[in-house]
This record gives sequence, C-alpha cells and structure tokens, in this order.
Amino acid sequence: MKLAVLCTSAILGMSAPGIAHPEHEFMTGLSAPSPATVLLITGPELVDSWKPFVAWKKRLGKPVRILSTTQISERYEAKDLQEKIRRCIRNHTDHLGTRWIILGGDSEENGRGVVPARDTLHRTQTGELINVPTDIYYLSKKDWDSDNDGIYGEWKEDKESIDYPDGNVGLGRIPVRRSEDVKAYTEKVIAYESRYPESEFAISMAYASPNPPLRAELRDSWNQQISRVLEGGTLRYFFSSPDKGKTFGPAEWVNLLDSCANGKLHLKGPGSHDGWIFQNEAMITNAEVSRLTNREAYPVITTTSPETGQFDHGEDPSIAESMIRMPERGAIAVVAPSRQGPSPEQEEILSQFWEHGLGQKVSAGAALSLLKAGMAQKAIASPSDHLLACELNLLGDPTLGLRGTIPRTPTVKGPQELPPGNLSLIIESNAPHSIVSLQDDFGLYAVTVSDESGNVVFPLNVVEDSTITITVSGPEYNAVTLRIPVR
Ligand SMILES: [Ca+2]
Ligand SMILES: [Ca+2]
Repeated sequence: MKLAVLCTSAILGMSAPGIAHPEHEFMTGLSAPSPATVLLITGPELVDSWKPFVAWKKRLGKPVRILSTTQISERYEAKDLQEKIRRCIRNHTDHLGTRWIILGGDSEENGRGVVPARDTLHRTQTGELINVPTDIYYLSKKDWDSDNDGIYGEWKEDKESIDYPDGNVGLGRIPVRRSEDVKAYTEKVIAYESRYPESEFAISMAYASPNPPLRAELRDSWNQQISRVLEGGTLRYFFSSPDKGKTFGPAEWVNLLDSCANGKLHLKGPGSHDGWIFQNEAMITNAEVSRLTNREAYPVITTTSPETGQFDHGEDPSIAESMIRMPERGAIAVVAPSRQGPSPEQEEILSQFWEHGLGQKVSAGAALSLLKAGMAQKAIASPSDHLLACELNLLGDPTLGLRGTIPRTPTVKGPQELPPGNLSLIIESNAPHSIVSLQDDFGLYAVTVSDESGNVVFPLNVVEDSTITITVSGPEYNAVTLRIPVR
C-alpha cells in the first residue's frame, strides 16, 4: 500500500476556560491519543451499515471508533454485557479522549436488543416499583449496585454507587434495529449538517400543547430563558383556547412540522408509547409521522409528554423512535421521557437543554449531560428527581450541534488538481474559523481550523493517482466537500 505522509500536525490551541464543554469541543478529541472523539457501540450485524455515518463524521473532524457488543463482550471482564459496556465506555472517556458516546441500536426489556440498556429500579411517587432503562449508567464511574444483589440503581441500597454525568461527555442513543434504519438516519444527519435550511428555521422555536395556555409565570420563564440564547430568533406558542375557538390538534401538529418554519420544538401535554395525545383521544402516531413532508427540515424536539420516548417497549417503535427513524421526514433528535416524565414542578426542566445547547453552543449530547449534571444535587436528595435524571434520554446523534444561527454554505476553492510530491496545499474559503478536514485514499487525515479570512494551508506529501478530500464545516455552516485529484 502506498502511504502519504502529513508533514505537519495541526496544533489546536483554542480553549474556552470555564466552560465545561466548549463549542470547539471536537478539538479535545483531536489532541487526545487515537482512537478518540466518538465511540459508537452497535450490534455486530449493524457494524457495516454504520460505516457511511462514520465516514461522514470523520469528514466533519469527529473520528469515530465503532465497537460491536460482541467485541466489547470479548475484551472486557464483567458479570454481564451492560457492565462490560460501561467499563469500555469509561476506558474510552478516561484514557482515550472520547467525548461522545453513541449507543447505535435499540434496546428491549430485560437486557435484550441491539444495544441493551441497563434497567434500574425505581419507586414512583404513587409507590409503584418500575424498571427504567438508564443510559446515564453507561457514563458512570461506578456500577450502580453497591449491595451487589444484581438489582441496579436502588434508591437506598445502591446510593453509594450511583453517580450522574459531569457534562464532559455527551451521550445519545440512536434506536435503530435494521440496516435500513441506519441508512435513513445517516442520510438525515448528512442533510442536517450539509443542507440545513438557510432560513429562519434555525432560529425559530415553537412551544406547543393541546392543553390550555401555560400559566403566565411559566410562559414568562420559558420566554426569558429561551430569548437569552436564541438571539434574533422567534418563539411561537401553540395552545388550545376553547373560549377563543382555537385548538391545537393533530392537523395543527402536522402543519407545524410540514411548514418547515420551526427548527426547534417543545411539545407538552398527554402522551403514550404510541403517540402524542390530543383532545377527544385523537393522536399523532407512527402513521401520521410516515405522511409528514418536512424533507431536509429536521427539527430538534424536546418533549415532556409521558412515555413518548419509551424506546425499550416490547412493541416498537415508540413515537419518538418513529420521528428519528422515518426516512426523509420527522426529527433529527428528540429528548423525551421513557416513562411518566416530569411532574408539574419539574415541567420546565428541558429549557436547560436549550440553554446549554444554544447558549454554550455545545452538542445535543453535551447539552443533556450538562442538564443532568445540574440535576445531580436534587437527584441525590429525592427519588423523583433521580427517576427523572434516569428516564430523560436523547434519542439521536449526540455530536450534532443545535444550530443556533442561520447557517450558510461557504464557497471553497483549491487547486483543480495536484502534482504528486511535497507541496503546500492552500484552501481558500469565505468561512472564517471553520473546521477543515483533509483526507486521502490511504488513511492520511488532518483537521485544522481556518483563519480569520477562511484560509488554511496543509503542507503535505501527496501520492500519484489519488484523491484529496477537503471538507469545510462548522456550527454556522453547511458542510462543503472539495475533491482534488493528484495526477
Ligand atoms: Ca442493588
Ligand atoms: Ca424500541
């Protein structure tokens, strides 16, 4: 095999002290030893299906390592697969510079499924004992079973061994089952990162519920928190007001998605595994999602509606899973409860997801981890807060940014072709501070950040009859790829 040599190493000194997980978090992975940045865990049968996703992320400066549950099972010592996965993840986050964990598969009850969840035991406020699939267990330093009885996360007995995310690592579950699901989701991710609508979509949020309007203080607090982080944006409210003859029903819900006007949605109100519930028991289910037409305008959704995110149910999919999996429509990411969801006092908790994601400009996964880091103190003191920290999940790619500005597609220029040998490759763009990656056909890989005027120089040695692939991307841009032949 011919090898090309990169004559320089990208030095990435930028950092943002005081922010747990800065905007340029991808750099942390780059300065760390390989394999780094993103760990994707999936079933052995889906490893090949994930490769296009992995190739795409690499072009965006986020190298991904895939491990199958079989490989993890063989390489780690522990009493069950979930504990082996937890140890594998901690090894990656503690020693290998990994900043994002993708659970690349669905889970079912009792430790089954493509990437099984760890079930933890909870007592609800009504006194019922329930099992909750708990993906934050996978980020934990400890095993959630201090009394070693094989029942995990018991409020009293296991207290010493339960901990919560610290906000440094982002986690998300992409609840796919089949190869087609992986392909459909990968295509949605590529659209989100390279063909995102260059309209007000990015900076428009809708807060919708079939219930009567929010209490004034709730609405004021949501307004206040969101307007701080969605600069120049629009916040719209959709409610039912029978006295004013207004309803927010299934037709209005469909219109909200199909209008492609709001890139950010918060949905409140009744829900179940099968769908969002409206007045007179009307519902939005998998069938309605399959008829949406919001191609390439995929919103990020937060919802407090009960059980909408119940990915571990025997029946599949839950409504949030439908929104993620449906090809060419639906959502790119959904933060939803897998069980009853927040109590009325906890209702506004998800505003913090937006505050972190838009205000600190961190990824979706880091935004949810920061929210949970902020919940830790309450969760230690109260079983209901502990339950909420366990049941709120990000379904979708945790490495995605939330797109707080209207993106633009940069113009990228380089030579039409290159002669083989040592040279300085100059790439010019109108995208200052963008992420620029370089790859060839033989594994050469470098990532750097463009300067004030959008330019980068890669001193390198190129091989005859190969292709150099340059990708320019960033939170404020739609990714652009340039291919330069070497002749
Ligand atoms: Ca226990
Ligand atoms: Ca499922």
